[in-house]
Order: sequence, then C-alpha cells, then structure tokens
Amino acid sequence: MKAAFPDIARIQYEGPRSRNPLAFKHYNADEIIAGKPMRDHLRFAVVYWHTFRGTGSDPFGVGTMQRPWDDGSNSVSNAQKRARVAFEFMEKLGAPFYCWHDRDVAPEGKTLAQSNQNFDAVARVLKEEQQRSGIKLLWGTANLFSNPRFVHGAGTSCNADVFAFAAAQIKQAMEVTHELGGAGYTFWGGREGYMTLLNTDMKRELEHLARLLHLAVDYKKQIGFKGQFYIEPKPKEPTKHQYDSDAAACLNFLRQYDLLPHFKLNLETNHATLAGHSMQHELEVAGAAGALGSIDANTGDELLGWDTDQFPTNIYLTTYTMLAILKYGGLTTGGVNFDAKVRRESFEPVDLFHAHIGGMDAFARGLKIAVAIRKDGRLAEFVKQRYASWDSGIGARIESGKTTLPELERYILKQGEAAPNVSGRQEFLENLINEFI
Ligand code: XLS
Ligand code: NI
Ligand code: NI
Repeated sequence: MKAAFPDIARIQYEGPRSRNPLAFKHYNADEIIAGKPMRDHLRFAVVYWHTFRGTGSDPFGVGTMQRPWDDGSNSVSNAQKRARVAFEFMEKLGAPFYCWHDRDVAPEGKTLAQSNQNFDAVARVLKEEQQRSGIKLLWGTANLFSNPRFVHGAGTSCNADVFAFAAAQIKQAMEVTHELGGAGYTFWGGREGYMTLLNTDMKRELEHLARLLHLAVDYKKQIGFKGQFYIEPKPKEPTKHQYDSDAAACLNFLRQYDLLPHFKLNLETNHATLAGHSMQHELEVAGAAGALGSIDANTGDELLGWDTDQFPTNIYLTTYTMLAILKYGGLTTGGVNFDAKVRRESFEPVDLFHAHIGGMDAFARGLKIAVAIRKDGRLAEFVKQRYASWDSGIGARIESGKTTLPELERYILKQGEAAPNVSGRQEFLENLINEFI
C-alpha cells in the first residue's frame, strides 16, 4: 500500500531547542524519569474515532477534513485500508497504544450478523498490524449511541429489545478486545440519561444499567478476558443529564449495585470541566477510592460551554494531572488516551501530527515537573504538617475510633478553646508550583 503520510518520517526527540514542528521537544520515550521510561509513565494512546473518523462537520456545516486515503465509502475494504493508515500514523508518531469503538473501525451492516462479520473482517487487519508494529490496544468499547435505535439510550432504554441489542454489541466488542489483547474495556454511557423526567422511570433505568454491567462482568469471566473495566463519567451531552455524571456519581452507582470491585474510572478532562469540576478534583475522587484507572486527555475551551475535545497544551493542567496520577501509584492498565480532535479549520493530514506531538510534549513536561515537585518534597511536607494534629494525642484517638462525645467534651472543657489554626498559605503554594513551571 502507498504511504498515507509520504513526507513524514518517524517523529524523533530533538530536545527543547529544536524548532522542527515535527519533532518532540520534551517527550523522549526511552528517557528514565523517576525509575521508569517516559513511555511507561505516560502510555499514550491514539483514538480511532476522532483521528481516523472525524470529518470536521459541525451543526452548521459539513466535513472539512482532507483524508486522501479514504474513499468516503462505507465498505469493509475502505475500513481495512483505513486501519493500515491508522497504524502508519501511530508508528510514525511512536504511540504505543490505541483505542476504538466497534463502529469506528468497521461499518455497521443491515443486521447484527452483518455488523459482526464486518467487524471481524477489520479486526483481522488490526491484529495483523498490531503484530507487525508492536502497537497495543489500550481499550475497546461499543458505540451504543450513534444508531437511531439508541435514541432513548442503550442499557437505560425504555425498550427491552434495545437493551438486548446493546448487550449483543458489548459481547462482540469485548470478544474482539480480548482477541486483540486489549488492556481494558470502557463503558461510556453515550445516551444513558434523560432529556425530561416527565417520561422517565429513573430507578428502573439505573437498575437496568447495573444489570447490563453485571452481564458484562459475567461474560468477561466466562471468556477469560483479564483486561480492566472502566466507566467514563460525563455530566451532559448528548443527554441533558447523564447518569454517570461525575466520578463521585459513578462510584456511588458502582457501590450501590455491587459493581465497584470490577471497575475503575476513565476520567476525561473536558467532562470534568463540564461537570463543574477540575480534572484534579476528579482524579482525587477516583484516586482516594482506589479507582483511578485511565485518562482521556483533552481540554475544553474557557469561552465555550461544551465538549470541544481539544488537544491538551496547558502545562498547569498536565502538571496537576501527573501529580495526581503519580500520587496514586501511576498508570498501570490505563494510559493517557488522546480523546481529542483537531479543529475543523485544521483540515490537513499533517495537523494530526502537530496535535498529537503537542499533547505528548505537554504531558512529558507535566510529568517532569510533577516528578521534580515530588522530589523537592516541600508541597507534600506542607500538607503533612497541616494535618499534624491528627498524628498524636486527641487527633490520633479520634482517627482510631477510640473516643466518645463525652471524652471530647471533657477535652475541650479542660482546654477552654481549640488550639489556634494556621494559615492555609494558598498563595505561597501557588508560587511554589510556579517555581517548577
Ligand atoms: C464522549 C466520550 C467518548 C468515550 C468513548 O464524549 O469521551 O468518546 O471516550 O465512548
Ligand atoms: Ni472519552
Ligand atoms: Ni468527550
């Protein structure tokens, strides 16, 4: 096959002084940082849907993307050719992982049987290309939101047949993920939510969603798939309210329905901000619950209120993200998955390279800065000192569950007043972070 990016060679690390737009300035895959290569800290993944299926269309106009290798047809052979192009791109970029939805990689047929056949035919090419290139599948997922049958949701549809269809699709997508050696499988609740409560039996819908996930857990065991399951929170879009609205809501749902041992969270930056949180907040919520699994790396736009899925270039964002990830032990099964798309105006194939190189460099800097902040130790020491009153005396008694209300009353009556508070030093800490940026 003719190269899709004939003018672009494998992207090299050239260091911070380089002015070559097609070189890494900070991401140096083999460089050892805090005991392991950057490649293994960051586990970058390219998404199939935006990068190879994004057309650049928006509600006001048709697609703009120039993708000369794509004949625009919905044929299996076009999908197979596209798969080879995807691997050429990922190899030249040096991304170790990728992610897909079933319907990104292969065209949907008129029946489920036809769709399954199409998917298997393209999966064969994916497997071949994975073996040839050494690139691995970070996670697979099923698209349970684009087809009009999912208009009322999939697992939470009012129509039991639609639930069954979704289950069948998950079965196949999980089988293909397993066959391709996927490190995980993600559930993003595309239309699992509501547009109006007037027509919605919320309790029943949530029970159905939990049922679907339990069926998936059972099937996972049955076929021996060892990958990690993830839930990806998002508060709105396409529905007004998505049930998996943020990390805390997901954790509560998983706990309520006895699913927590089987899932971790896949957190996406732009979803965090849509929920009115920072990415840092979502990472802390997940991390504290032992459920920080993977991230969808992107960013929103301060002036736009929707899921713009832009490539992350903000060093504060990547620093805070990597600080939280390192704090909770680093990425193991998960990765930094660029669930991001080039702007409609960036329609040339080379823009795909600029976008990913920028994102990877921004994360490499975030990683190095976070490692330096941790090595310096002042930030962690400050937080530790801030809670020092809990390490002995009355604090230690409270934490260990040994005290009672009468004992605490006696303690304060004796003291007369609580020991004075010390400053939170927010500005001091913000300046400290800036020392490293
Ligand atoms: C959409 C989600 C989606 C998931 C995978 O907003 O980010 O792309 O990551 O279904
Ligand atoms: Ni995502
Ligand atoms: Ni998104």
